Amino acid sequence: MLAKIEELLEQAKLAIDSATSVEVLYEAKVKFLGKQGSFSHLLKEMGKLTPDDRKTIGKRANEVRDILEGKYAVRENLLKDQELNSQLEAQKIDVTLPGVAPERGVLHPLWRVTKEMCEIFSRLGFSVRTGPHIEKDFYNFDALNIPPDHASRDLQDTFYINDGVDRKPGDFSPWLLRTHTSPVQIRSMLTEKPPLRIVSPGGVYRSDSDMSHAPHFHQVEGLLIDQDVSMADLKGTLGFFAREFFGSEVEVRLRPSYFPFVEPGAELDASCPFCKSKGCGMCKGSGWIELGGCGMVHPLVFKQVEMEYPKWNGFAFGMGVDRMAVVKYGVSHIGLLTENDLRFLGQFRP
Ligand code: FA5
Repeated sequence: MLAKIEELLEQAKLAIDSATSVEVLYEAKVKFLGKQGSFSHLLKEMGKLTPDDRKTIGKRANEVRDILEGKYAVRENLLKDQELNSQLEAQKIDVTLPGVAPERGVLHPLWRVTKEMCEIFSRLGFSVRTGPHIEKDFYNFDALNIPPDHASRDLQDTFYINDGVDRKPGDFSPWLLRTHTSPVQIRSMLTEKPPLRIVSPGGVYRSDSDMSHAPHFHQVEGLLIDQDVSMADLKGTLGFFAREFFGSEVEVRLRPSYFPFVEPGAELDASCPFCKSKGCGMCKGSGWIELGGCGMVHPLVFKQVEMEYPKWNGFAFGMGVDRMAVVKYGVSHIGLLTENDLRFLGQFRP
């Protein structure tokens, strides 16, 4: 039996030493030292031995098991180290390779224009106010001297919002998507004390769509309330703005116009940069592109907000940001600004 034990020891040593992976090594352990393994089978036969033989052989059997378990542990550590090293070798990072440069984003042209417009006006002492896009009929129309039956409501048809209230036929929800930034004039006049100098940028909505009209576009509103303000102040302010924004190559003009909330009212136009004022599709043959409306705040607006007039008076203006961007960057179709095509937007790197 002793000879069998020595033979098993040699076989097991060989199996352990020649195992090339942790799995194969484990199989060898099970085969020789496991509950059903060769060594356990051999020990079961010890019962047949004389007490003296059992003592000697049992002692050797224990020694052999200790030897094999020790050898197994050493080999297992070695194989695990080797496997880890080869995994690390496979994942090795070459720190000398050039890095992957993250793509730099750019400001959206509409946001760039909005920021630039507000910055120019801030140099003249205007500060920024914002208002809600979902607006009440009162601020968007009524308070601006546009009663429900006023014809100018047709020019600013918008998207009305159902507030779920049951109404008589012909009565509508007072909620709508604002058609201009002018409601912020009313909100500011109602909540702030004069003198006032504010600009208000933001999105507006109309049922409008062609080469130079978008259903969702952006405006920058301006309002100045003070004492003894004149049309000359308005013209000087917008002239300063236009020169700062476009530079000297684009001309501007003020053209008499009508808005119910100003009197007198005017339209601010810029000369068309596409055709150099000769007339093209973009400017509809006129040589001029309309940028916005302006005028002296109407006495009826002062009445609506209960601000003392003519102690206080002032001017207001509202410019289309999208049109400004079209003129500034020579964009052929206003819709390109909101299509989110990265090939187009990527061209606006500073
Ligand atoms: C107004 O919206 C007035 N609230 C402006 C105003 C403010 C007048 C204060 C007087 C005092 P108007 O509808 O003209 O006015 O729009 C102003 C500008 O917005 C236009 O000149 C144009 O540049 C731009 N705009 C108007 N409709 C669209 C549209 N559908 N798509 C893109 N830009 C537009």
